[in-house]
Formats: sequence, C-alpha cells, structure tokens
Amino acid sequence: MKITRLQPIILHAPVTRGGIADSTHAISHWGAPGVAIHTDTGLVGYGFSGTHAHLPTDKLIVECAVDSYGPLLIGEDPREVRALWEKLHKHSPIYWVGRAGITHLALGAIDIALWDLKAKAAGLPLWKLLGGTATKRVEAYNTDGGWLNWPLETLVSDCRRLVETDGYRAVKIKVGSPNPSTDLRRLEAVRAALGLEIRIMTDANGKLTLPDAIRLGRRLAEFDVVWFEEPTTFDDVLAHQRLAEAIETPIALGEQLYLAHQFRDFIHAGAVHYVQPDVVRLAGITEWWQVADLAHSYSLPVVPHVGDMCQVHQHLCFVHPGCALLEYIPWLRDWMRHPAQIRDGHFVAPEAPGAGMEPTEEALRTINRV
Ligand code: 0YR
Ligand code: MG
Repeated sequence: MKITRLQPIILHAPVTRGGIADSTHAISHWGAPGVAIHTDTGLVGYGFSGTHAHLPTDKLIVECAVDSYGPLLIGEDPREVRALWEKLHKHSPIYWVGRAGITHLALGAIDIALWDLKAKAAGLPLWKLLGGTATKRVEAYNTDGGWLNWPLETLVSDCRRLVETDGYRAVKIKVGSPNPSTDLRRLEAVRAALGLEIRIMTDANGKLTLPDAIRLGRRLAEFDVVWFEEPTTFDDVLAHQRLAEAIETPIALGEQLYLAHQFRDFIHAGAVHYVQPDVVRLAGITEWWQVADLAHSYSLPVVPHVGDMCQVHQHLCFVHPGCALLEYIPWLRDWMRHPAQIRDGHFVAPEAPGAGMEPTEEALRTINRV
C-alpha cells in the first residue's frame, strides 16, 4: 500500500445552542481541520485536529499538513506509522521552526489518519488492532451541561438531565467567573441538585492567578469536587506544584500541552494528578501513547481531553490500562460516519474498521464550500 495524495479538509460544526463559553473562550463552532490520506489501494485515512473554528488559522494547519509534511509521505506505506512519525517529526524541514503549535497540530492530524489506514487495512477498529477489549468499562463524563454562559437555572437543569435522563454519573462544570462567589454558588446548586453520589469536576481553563486558584481551590473540597482542571497558566509547572501543595482537591491538566516532555515535567514535579493528554495537541496517537504510559507508571489516572470529540480517544481507552474515564462532548456527532455511542454512561466499543474520524458524505460535501 502506498500513499498517493493528501487532501485538505476543514469542518466547522456548530456547538450546543449556538454558543458556549468557558472562562477564557466563547465559541459558536468547533473546528476540525485535517486531512484525507489517499492510497493506491483505494483506502482513505482520515485525521483531524480540534480548534475554535477560526478559518485563517485552520487553513494554516491543513496547509502545513499537506504542503510541509505531505511531500515526505508520498510513496510511503502508511502502515509503518511509527517510523513515518519519526521521519516527519525529526527529519522534516519544519522541525527547525516549530516543534509545537500549528506544526504539531498538523502532525497530529496526519498521525491519526495513518493509524486510521493501518486499522482499515487490517479490517479492524483501532482498539482491536492495538490489542484492547470491548469488555473493558470506559465511563463517560459529560462536559456539555456546565458552560459558564449558561445561567444558573440552565446549568442546574442541564446537569440534572444529563444524570437523570441520559444516565451520566459524572459531569464537569466550568469555573473562573469574574467573581469567585458566583462559581461557589453555581457549584453549590449543582451539588444540591445532583446529590452526593454523582461526581462533579471543575475546569477553570487556565484563567486564575496562583493566589486566586489557591483561594477557590481551598473551597472546592466542601463540594467533594473530583478535580480542579487547568486552574492557572497552562504551561506553568511551578505554579501548579505550589497549588497542589496548598489545596486538598486533585489537579487535572494536559489539554494545552504539546509535548510528552512537558507532561514528564508536570508529572515529575507532582503538579498534576489527573493526566489529560489529547491526540490532537500532542502529535497524534503515537505521542499520546508515550504520555499515557508515563502517567500510568506514576499511578496517575489518564483521562484524555477530547479535542477529537472523543472519536479517537474512545479507541485508546479500550486499550490503555490507565484509562477508565473519558470526556464526552457531542459536537461532531452529526458530522462523523460512526459517532461515539454512549449507553448507561459508558462508551460502546466501536465496530467499524479504522480510528473513528471519517466524516459523513454530507460533511464532506459541506467542507467543499468552505
Ligand atoms: C472551549 N474541556 C475543555 C472548549 C473544552 C473547552 O474552549 O474547547 O472548554 O475543550 O476545556 O475540558
Ligand atoms: Mg478543560
């Protein structure tokens, strides 16, 4: 099997109720810039990054994938994905100018598409190719009821519906409101509505200063919060280490980290407890796996962030021993040929061959108009 062509694709999918916000971003669409990798067998592999759907930026990502990495892939066998990853990562001209950021997002999309081809060539869903089992329990927690722009009543009724109607046993709510007392009031209302058995996570999306994070973080234990996610500056190892020493609630982070080495530094410093690698920000499944193994060797749970809207991560969770829980956000549900399925608050192991990011025919027709 040989690679013949890379095709750029940009999907922009509307988010829930036309607009969501966390403490640092307000968005109307989720972006999935990526590639289709064509081969001489007729098999096509699909891989996407995850963005806030800013078209000029998404164009940079797909141009990087097709024009900078693409030429190194033509004529290669996509099944040699790990060897190709090394070649693209270390021996492309782009290594000199970018080992993180847009170049890394582009490499992530390519890596996912290569694994997709490898799994399709074997006729297996990725989790099966990697040696996983459908009998493993992978629980879903839902983030889509906890946005910071939902008024208190909507927040409470959405979280209630997720638990009472949809069967989730864990939900995440955003914090980092301009006034911390608002966060505490919202948290108190959600805890009162859901009862003591439902797990509640909180996420500040990197907004707070260290003293503000310490002040809010000290209050979270009152509501039995599972974790405090991205409390302060994304890349600041020392601040998270100091915070971890100052509060009782465990710290979760990783969705903004590009490199396995960054994870190593956070983990080694004791600055993270729930490790949240993302295949779309790390350079794909290949680098994600290194992080998951590393976290597992420190007895830390791996709870991936779903920049892929969980389409790929669900496969990895059916394999990796560090993964028992995965985020769920439904924004690509109508755009993917085989959208993730949740039953009784747990992921159902996908049956279709591949890595899970193949768009529907209709989605592919839509992108041609972008
Ligand atoms: C909106 N999950 C997250 C969205 C979400 C972000 O910025 O991307 O809230 O991905 O933090 O944990
Ligand atoms: Mg987050």
